[in-house]
Amino acid sequence: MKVLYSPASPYSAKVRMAARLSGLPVESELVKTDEEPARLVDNNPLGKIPVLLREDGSAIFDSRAIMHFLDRESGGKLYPADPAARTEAEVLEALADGITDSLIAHVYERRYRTEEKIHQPWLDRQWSKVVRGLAFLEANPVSLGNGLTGGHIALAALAGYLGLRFAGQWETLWPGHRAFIAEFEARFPAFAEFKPQ
Ligand SMILES: N[C@@H](CCC(=O)N[C@@H](CS)C(=O)NCC(=O)O)C(=O)O
Repeated sequence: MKVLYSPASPYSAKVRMAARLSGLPVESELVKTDEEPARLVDNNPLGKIPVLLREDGSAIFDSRAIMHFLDRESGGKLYPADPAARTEAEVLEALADGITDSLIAHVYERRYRTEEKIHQPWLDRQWSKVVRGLAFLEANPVSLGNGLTGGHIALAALAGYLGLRFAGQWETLWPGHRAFIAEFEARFPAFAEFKPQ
C-alpha cells in the first residue's frame, strides 16, 4: 500500500504515523496538491491528501477513513477495543482534527487570497476555535495511558503543525503540549521523522 502525502500536511503525518504503529507495510509517495496531478485527483476527486492506495488499486480517503481502515487491517492496533475508551479516542481525534481544520483554513486564507481580499473576521473566527480548542486541551490534559490511540496520534500531528506554521503564537495557549509531546515521543521515537515539516 502507498499513502499519497506531502511533508507539511498534518493529516498525512497522522496517517503515516498510524501506518508505522499499525505494523502494516505502507510506503509513502510525495504529491504536490497545488499541481493537482492525475495520480491524486484520479484517486480522490477532492484533490486532497492523504490518500491510501491499496494493492487492488482502490483508494481510501479521508484521513479518518484511512485510520479506521488501518485499525481494522491491523487487528485493532490504533483504537481501544473497549467502547467507552474508543469513543474517547475518537472524540480526541475529532478535536485535534477540528483544530487542524481551523489552522488550515487560516493558512489557506492567507495563501490563496490576494492581500486586499484577506478577510480578517474569517481569520479571527478560525483562530477563536483554535484558542478554545487549545484551552480545552490545557484544562483536560491528555494522558497516554496504556497505548497510543488515533486520538493521541492526531494530537501529535496537530502539535507538529502548530510548531511548523504558528511558531510563537500558540505555545502559551496550551503549555501542557510540552509534557504531551515528551510522553508521545518516548512512546514513538520516530515522531521527529514524521511530524509536519
Ligand atoms: N478532512 C481531510 C482534510 C484533508 C486536507 O485538507 N488536506 C490538505 C493538506 S493538509 C489538502 O490536501 N489540501 C489541498 C486542497 O485542499 O486542495 C482529511 O482528514 O484527510
